[in-house]
Amino acid sequence: MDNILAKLEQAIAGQPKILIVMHNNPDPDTIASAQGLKTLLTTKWRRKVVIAYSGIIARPENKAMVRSLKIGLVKLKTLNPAEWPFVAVVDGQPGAGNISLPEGATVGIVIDHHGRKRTCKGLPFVDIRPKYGSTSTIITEYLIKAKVKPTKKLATALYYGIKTDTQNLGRDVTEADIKSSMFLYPQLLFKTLAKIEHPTLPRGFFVSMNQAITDMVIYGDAVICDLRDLEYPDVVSVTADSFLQMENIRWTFSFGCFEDRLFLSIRTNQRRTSAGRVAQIITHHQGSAGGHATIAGGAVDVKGMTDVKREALKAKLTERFLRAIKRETCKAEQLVK
Ligand SMILES: [Mn+2]
Repeated sequence: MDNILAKLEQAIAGQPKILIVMHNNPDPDTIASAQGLKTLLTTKWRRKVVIAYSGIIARPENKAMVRSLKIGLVKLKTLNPAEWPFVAVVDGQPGAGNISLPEGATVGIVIDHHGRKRTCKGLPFVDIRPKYGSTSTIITEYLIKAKVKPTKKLATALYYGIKTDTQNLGRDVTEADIKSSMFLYPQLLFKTLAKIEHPTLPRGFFVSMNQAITDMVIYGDAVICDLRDLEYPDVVSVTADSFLQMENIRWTFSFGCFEDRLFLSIRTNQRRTSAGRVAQIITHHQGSAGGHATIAGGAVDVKGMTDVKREALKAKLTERFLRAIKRETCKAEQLVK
């Protein structure tokens, strides 16, 4: 057996039950990775596996993915932590702002493609590949090595995980991502995939887009968009992606509040910079953030903050963002005048 699989087998020795924890507000890559790892652990090693998450799955694409690919998920808070002492984290790491763990849990497995955190030191099984475009790529490699053939539904999920994290294999991508995609391709449910990618959208989505376009401020080649109250957290990434398509724009920064957190998303098409680094600089000491060369996200706790304080925080983040990308002297301009 391949070395990495032997290590994984060793890490789960004596563990009949494994809880896979995804992001809070899970995205397609974490969902597909969890489902892929579950398939591996259940078919190859006969473990009992449950996939859990905190937050919500609200983006219509993600809801369609979970529904049509029949991915079984539970809310972390509905589980008794004592019954799930052994935890696997996919597409994130313990200590990251977007990972919530059950109380008292031992993290035994970490599989991720974000920059390595110190919290992973000494854990039984850690496979972190920051160069990879997605965690789904790593999980697909495991399935290939283990000779576990994914079902059509799982192949479609993993492919969609790779596709969304790499913007259709065009962003922060490596040879490995392309190889895994090609392996999955013959197995895809194309019609289902098309439905996932183009779901019906609630009217409110278009109202929010209209508001975002009206409110956005352009500083030279950077778009900053205060989305105020978010219908769901993913709206920040949807708008940051979308506005980066505007001509002559090189940076986008979207943020807004959902429940007690301010979510933020940063995108750039400048390859020699680091969106992840910018996100970390601007949330320094206040929240958590992370990402890759051209895509990043984060969150800041705003619990108990008055509206005045929230506005001050947004102004601070805007100022730090402009300074971090050296656009602080650019004149503010509305798109819609
Ligand atoms: Mn990912």
